[in-house]
Amino acid sequence: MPLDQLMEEIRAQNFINGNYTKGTSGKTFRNISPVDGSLISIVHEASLKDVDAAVKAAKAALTGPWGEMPLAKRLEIVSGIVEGIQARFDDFLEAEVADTGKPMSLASHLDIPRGAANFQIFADIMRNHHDAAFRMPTPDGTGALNYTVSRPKGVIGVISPWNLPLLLMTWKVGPALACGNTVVVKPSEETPSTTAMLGDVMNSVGVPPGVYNVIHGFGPNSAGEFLTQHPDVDAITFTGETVTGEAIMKKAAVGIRDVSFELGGKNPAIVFADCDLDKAIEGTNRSVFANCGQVCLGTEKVFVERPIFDEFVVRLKAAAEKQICGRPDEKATTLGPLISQEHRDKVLNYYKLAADSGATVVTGGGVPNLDSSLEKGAWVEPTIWTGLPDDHPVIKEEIFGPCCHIRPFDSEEEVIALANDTPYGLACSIWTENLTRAHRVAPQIESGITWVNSWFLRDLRTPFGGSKQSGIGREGGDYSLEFYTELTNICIKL
Ligand code: NAD
Ligand code: 6OD
Repeated sequence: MPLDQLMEEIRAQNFINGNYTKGTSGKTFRNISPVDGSLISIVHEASLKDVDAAVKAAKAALTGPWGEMPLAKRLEIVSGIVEGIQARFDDFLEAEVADTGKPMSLASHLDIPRGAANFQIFADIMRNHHDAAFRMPTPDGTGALNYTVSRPKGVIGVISPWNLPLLLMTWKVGPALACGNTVVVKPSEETPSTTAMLGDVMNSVGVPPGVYNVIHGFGPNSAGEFLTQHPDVDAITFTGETVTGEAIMKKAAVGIRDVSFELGGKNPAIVFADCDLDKAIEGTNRSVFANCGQVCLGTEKVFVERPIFDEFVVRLKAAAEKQICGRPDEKATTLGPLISQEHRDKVLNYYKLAADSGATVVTGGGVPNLDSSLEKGAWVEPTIWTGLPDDHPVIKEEIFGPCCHIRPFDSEEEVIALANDTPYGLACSIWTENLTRAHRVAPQIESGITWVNSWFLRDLRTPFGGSKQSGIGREGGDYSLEFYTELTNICIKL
């Protein structure tokens, strides 16, 4: 079979027990380009039987060569996955860009390098990991020694979203494999390709069959639900919408399976009058518009201290109007499309609601005027509003598009209350040159991550996750081990 055709098939097939397979459902779905509506691939949907085969393969692999493998060898293989991705960097880049429509400049600097780095960081973490020991006195004077032993948790069900497909999937598969687990991954139906392609890398670097499996399909009554309700899945890690997390948690409750959830957000940025305004504009321009606003950590509500409010609005407007919508491979492009027509409808509904409610549309608010070859794409304009009341749906609900509302504030107490007035608690950016203020305000924000004078600056050893309805648990560095390993304490009476 010609290499191109092979690569195309690999992207659209399930990967079970080390083999690509169309599966047994006989069902397929169309993977459509959000850039221009063209067909990227026809993907083979997994049946209940296929999901069962994937979970069985993952379970069997726990006790096969993978389970018996010395830690050093396992970590060598996990590190090898990094090189495997790097060796096919251009293929991964092309597939990720085709599925998402995001600019090549973004995917080549963020999605693919971080997708690979997620294996290295957790191989390093496990190389340096050590068990704990506790000596204790006993009444008879001989004492006792406790020590911990960590084991892999088992078969991990991984369910991932479409916004940073490879990056967010390997953020889970990296630690899962480094800790000795096996995985069954259900990528988003919108972005199946790079997850499927990774199977070939796994084979080429010596990951035994059954350790990494991929099943394609949707959520309810499809591969996602089949996976989460499978009794041999020992734990489920999920990134996606809060409402989907609720549905998955119900399935996980049967059998008391552990969950790790990275969910939605409605993230604030707080801009104090004592900030470096150039940096605040540059940072907010990124946090609002990067990846066309489809980053869970992205800013959707900006609070600006009143003395600099007008200037901030004018300058962010100017930055937004410099964003260039276009094809991913065009050098000038800074803004891609949304992921799908369905998501575009949702975002445009919020645009309409804001305008109908009397918001001041500072810029955007509609669909960009683009080349006719892009008219079937999921394009929207970068948009800024002011003037909406604090309880408006545009202020309260996650939109996940290239847009934000800007509101003035007058005091620290007021802005802390405004920032925390949300059921979500994922991320916040604070812009100030006053270090004392930064230390005073940052710990009062109810979020899993708060940046001061930056956004999306990531040290992968730090805890990552959301509070309130933005998630359960923390992943990153040693924190990932809490989910991906099971601890036993051994107590020896001396
Ligand atoms: P989504 O919840 O619609 O889908 C995510 C995945 O879940 C997909 O693979 C989907 O097929 C699957 N799924 C849907 N219903 C399911 C069900 N009932 N059972 C099992 N699987 C099911 O999310 P999305 O639209 O792909 O991603 C966007 C959302 O993800 C946004 O809300 C965003 O904030 C969130 N997100 C959060 C983080 C984070 O780190 N907190 C990161 C990225 C995205
Ligand atoms: O940087 C990460 O590890 C991470 N999980 C980012 C999430 C981005 C959400 O869209």
